[in-house]
Amino acid sequence: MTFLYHGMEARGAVWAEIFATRVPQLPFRRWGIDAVDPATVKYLAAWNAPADVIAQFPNLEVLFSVGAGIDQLPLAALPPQVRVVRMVEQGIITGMAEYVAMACLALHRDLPFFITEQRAGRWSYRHTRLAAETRIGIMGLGELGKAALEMLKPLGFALSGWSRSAHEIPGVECFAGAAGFDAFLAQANIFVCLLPLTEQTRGILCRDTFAKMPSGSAVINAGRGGHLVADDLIAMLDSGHLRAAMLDVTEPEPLPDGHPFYCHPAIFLTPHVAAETRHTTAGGVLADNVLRLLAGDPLLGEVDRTRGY
Ligand code: NDP
Ligand code: OXD
Repeated sequence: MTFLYHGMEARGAVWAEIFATRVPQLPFRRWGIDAVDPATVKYLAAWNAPADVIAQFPNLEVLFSVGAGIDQLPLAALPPQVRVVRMVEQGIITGMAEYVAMACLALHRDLPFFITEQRAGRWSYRHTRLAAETRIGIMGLGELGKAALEMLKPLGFALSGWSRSAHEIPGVECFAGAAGFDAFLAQANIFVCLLPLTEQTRGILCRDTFAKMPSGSAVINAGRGGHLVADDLIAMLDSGHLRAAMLDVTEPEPLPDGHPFYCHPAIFLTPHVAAETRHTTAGGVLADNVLRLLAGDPLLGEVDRTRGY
């Protein structure tokens, strides 16, 4: 029985040490570095895996994502009995909360406008609003959505959230499901997408959704590029209905040269850096999860394969 890791070499070195101390009973091997008999691989940790992963490792039981998302994995090619586990770790959670706070403050205080004016050599005064006058709507109230809300609370923003099932979060107006979507969209000014990419959420940031947001709204997408319909975003920005968009994720990544997002004046890009799996904290979480697995206990972050997240 072997645990195989595929990915960044520096992370593999840290995780090999953590596993040697915390899970010494399970051999930890690094893909492309250590010799491994494929038939012994029961557990694989990777950001992505080839579509023929099962042909390569016929006895695979659990596929661990090294990231919080799992849509990049070849889920359709995995037999239903293979368990899929996402990464729930404090480095990703805090990183995302920081990114959302940064993006919300920048859009709330009109940083894009002031940067444009500076570049054009203009000293343009514009009145600003206080945080309590801006409502932020978070799409997705999971690990990351909730952490982002907690980071935003002390800044004084009015806060809303939307999720599949109903949630109650102090200080946050919560909406749920298709029935609550329009009301959620109608009452915020800055929207942050922190949804997982599933069949239900692909393309959710589209013309219809944008049209239901108040005029002058801004959008932040730190979920997945597949949530956004690129042409719809550009049309809604060009019409003036949307004011600005800050995108950490795109489809594809990286964007090809010459893609219109690169130089659109109202689009601000970061290259999928909102949150990053931290070697040490994530290695500890993974080792704990493997210990749970070996003990037959429920796993942290196990994906419901029928639900898709
Ligand atoms: P979770 O699984 O913890 O939370 C997902 C949330 O989305 C839940 O609140 C869930 O609702 C809600 N949701 C799912 N489907 C729907 C739907 N159809 N309609 C309404 N709400 C829905 O995920 P995380 O918070 O850990 O991560 C979210 C995503 O962030 C990841 O899947 C990944 O794509 C992205 N990500 C991006 C990173 C970056 O650097 N840009 C880094 C890390 C993650 P409910 O609570 O009812 O189940
Ligand atoms: C992700 C991650 O899922 O970086 O995007 O964790």
